[in-house]
Amino acid sequence: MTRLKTGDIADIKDELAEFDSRLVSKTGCTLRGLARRAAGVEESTARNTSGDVRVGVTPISWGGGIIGGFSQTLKSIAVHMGFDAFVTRASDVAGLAEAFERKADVLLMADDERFVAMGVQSRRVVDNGDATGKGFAEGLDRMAGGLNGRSVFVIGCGPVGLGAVKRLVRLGAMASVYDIDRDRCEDLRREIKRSLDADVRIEKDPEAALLRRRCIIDASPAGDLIHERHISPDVFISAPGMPLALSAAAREKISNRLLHDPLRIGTAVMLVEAAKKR
Ligand code: 2YC
Repeated sequence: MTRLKTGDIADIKDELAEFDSRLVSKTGCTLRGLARRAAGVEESTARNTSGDVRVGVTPISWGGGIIGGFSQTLKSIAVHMGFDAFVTRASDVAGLAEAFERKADVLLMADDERFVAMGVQSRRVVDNGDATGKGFAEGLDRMAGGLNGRSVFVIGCGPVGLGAVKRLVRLGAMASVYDIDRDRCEDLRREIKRSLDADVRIEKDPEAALLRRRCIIDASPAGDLIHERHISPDVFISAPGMPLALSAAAREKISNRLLHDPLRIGTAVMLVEAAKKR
């Protein structure tokens, strides 16, 4: 799991409106709309007054320690989504107790191993990896004009890649996957067979796959993996992976057909899922 740095998220809370307008131009959805689609929550049934759902964010100091601005950024995303949200004054156990005392319906917190949203009434635990994968698969579907019946190449078979493939299968896409650790590809393929009775193709040669596939999800921390030669006019890339896997020339060439974000989309899907009543 890549640990974010303050610099990765510093501008998020002040630019959510601009992010929304860029997201609408790429996907036709706002952050809230995309998160609701990814979480399978219909606009009509969604608790449009999500303002009646209170989100308590608690900073966690153990492990690598508190990331400057992280909790405040999570709160700003929740407020932007229409939730009532606060950051607890205390951190860790005292902060969790404070969130309960202040009647939070959803608890939001992260240490170095897990980033979760927990629904207090529903007892639902939503993991950032799964939610991020779903959100970026949904974003690719919207950007590329629908993935039903199309092939999608997913790089990275960790929790984000698995979440993405689960959503791709539900969207009717055929997923092919690659990971430097072959065992993780096999694990993902077994899990998709078990949970969705669907097949996944394992790519042996990522370079050939990048040249062949037109819809790509980069869910790896690999960094400089995708280059100018991989970007043809009909290529769409959805990239939750940190750092962004595209070279500067690739970023230049793909222009608006790239979806990348270090925190907003995953957090938005987590909140919608954790806020579900049942
Ligand atoms: O400020 C705090 O409460 C810290 N304990 C937060 C640590 C987050 C560590 N995880 C990450 O940086 C990211 C997640 C946002 C998603 C994957 N890694």
